[in-house]
Amino acid sequence: MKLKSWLLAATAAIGLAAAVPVAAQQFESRTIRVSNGVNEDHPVGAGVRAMAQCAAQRTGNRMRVQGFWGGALGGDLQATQALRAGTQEMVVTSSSPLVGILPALGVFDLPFLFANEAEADAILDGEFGRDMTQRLEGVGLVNLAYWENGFRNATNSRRAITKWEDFQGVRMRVMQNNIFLDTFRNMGSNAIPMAFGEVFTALETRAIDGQENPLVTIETSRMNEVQRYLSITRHAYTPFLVLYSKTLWDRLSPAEQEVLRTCTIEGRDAQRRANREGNDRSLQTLRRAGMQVNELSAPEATRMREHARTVWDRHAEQIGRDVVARMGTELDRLRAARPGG
Ligand code: KDG
Repeated sequence: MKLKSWLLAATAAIGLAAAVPVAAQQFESRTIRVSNGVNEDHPVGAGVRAMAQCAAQRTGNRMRVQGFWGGALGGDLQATQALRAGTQEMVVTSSSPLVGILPALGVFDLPFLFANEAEADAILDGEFGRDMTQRLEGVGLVNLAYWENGFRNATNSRRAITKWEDFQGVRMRVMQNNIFLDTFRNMGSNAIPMAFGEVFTALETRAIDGQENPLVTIETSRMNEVQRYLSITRHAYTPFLVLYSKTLWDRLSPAEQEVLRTCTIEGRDAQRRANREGNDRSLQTLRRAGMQVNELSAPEATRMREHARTVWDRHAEQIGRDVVARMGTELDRLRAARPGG
């Protein structure tokens, strides 16, 4: 009788094991928390959903990626410090608030650095981006991919910005980053550093006059409710870093690490696509919502870019002159190969 029970139990166990793909059997059951400062309807949500679906499919639903939105786990810098402490797995964060951890990241904050998304993708996904990823590992952060925050534009409640002098006296919120502070002070603004999570209320209470962000962020953060003017300046391009805690990363199996690398790239492609389609849609939505939208004329955009050049000179030392020089060389090479941009 005992033998029969044993045979039945063994048969059942083999049957169960066969039900889970062999590949999935090598994965532990785990939940990976990833946080961000924007709302879930921002294109970062599309990236996280694509990454989560990819990870679930490749691990038989054993690896679950759970998103936390609106700064629920803290702002960009706070969440990044939690990764370095090993108390949180992932964050999708702008590079700008992290320059205190890695000054070289400041190169991405230089005003008018990239001319278009194609340049940004080529730099970030190429040798330059890989070098920055290696530098991040040295401060306890595994950068799995560059996603897109995007080209930044100015909103405010006082006036349309038609030339750099129009920033004179406008209390502009900027990210907690010296290069952004300098860029807006250099144009006469009263620049105020502030975490993203505080911006809407500060605009609503008129503690500040304006802020600057990509169109999808302006729209999904409902800034049209507290801002009158939207001026298309494209004065900077901010990448998102998709960071994993190195302390926690080193505890993952090679198979788990491979799934996350592959799925974060799938998420990148979905997020960039959604961001670029979303920017066009957001502009129309913001116009319909009543914002007064203006684009800088080409001559005034050139004047603003030339006026901002002094910021490059003041921050090259802090960023690393080798980093700034290398970026310049890479961009010159790209532009020579694609004269049309
Ligand atoms: O978590 C990312 C957001 O906080 C992002 O919107 C940061 O662009 C940003 C800003 O202006 O703080």
